Amino acid sequence: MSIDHEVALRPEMDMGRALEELGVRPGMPGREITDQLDEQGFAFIPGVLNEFLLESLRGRLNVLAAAEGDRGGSEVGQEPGTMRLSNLVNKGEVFATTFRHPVVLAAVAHVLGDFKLSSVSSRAALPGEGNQSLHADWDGDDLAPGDYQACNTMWILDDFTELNGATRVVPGSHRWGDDPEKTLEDSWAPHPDQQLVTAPAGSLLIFNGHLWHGGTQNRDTRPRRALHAYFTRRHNPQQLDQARYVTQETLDRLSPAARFVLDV
Ligand SMILES: O=C(O)CCC(=O)C(=O)O
Repeated sequence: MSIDHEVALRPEMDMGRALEELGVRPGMPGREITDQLDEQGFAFIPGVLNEFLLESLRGRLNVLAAAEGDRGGSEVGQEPGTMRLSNLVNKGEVFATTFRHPVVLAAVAHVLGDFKLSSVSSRAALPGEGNQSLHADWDGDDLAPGDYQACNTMWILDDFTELNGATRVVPGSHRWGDDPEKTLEDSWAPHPDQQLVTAPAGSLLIFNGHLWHGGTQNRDTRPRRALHAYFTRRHNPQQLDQARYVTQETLDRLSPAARFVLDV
């Protein structure tokens, strides 16, 4: 008789158990956050990253940007005027905070129910660049109201200011079931209801993947950096096929619960 050692070593895992093992407790992420997510489509949490973690993340991204140069972001997608890096799950243990943080996991579970990580990437809007059309991270055209398929988190690594290309969001637009790039006459133009997310480095923005949002032009002299951990419903394909890219080093350092979140 042959024994499947993988199965023997990994007792049955499911969403509830994974969340519990990763530190999600009843009542998380808290009423204030769930109300914001339901009504506005985004929730803002200041001070999630301490100075040490911020410096570690920035430092690792600098090393990767120098090493990857023009190839940066190519696993998922490149964007002129920005420095993107992707497949970050496999490029440093420091990035694991973005997909293992209990409050984040609880918030994503609130929006999506059963979910998995889709990708972890970074985006730096370079001086003079970074403007994006208003877009949603999921094409919501055929979905029933509330049938959300994606939830994004943005980890702010440099202060987001009026000047440096902070993200704009249109509160409540996650409930409209429309794709702004199809609905709006000019999705690049300022929207009458848009808000600019200005925030200190170390803050976190959790937002419904159907929320209308986009980067704005960086009119400052230094890059504006943020990390994105993007999640999707468990039955959807991932933006980056984590099982295809995962390295043995990553598998060795992740708990069964974290591997469940990655679906690897
Ligand atoms: O970096 C930002 O401000 C937003 C980025 C974004 O929405 C995207 O790349 O889809």
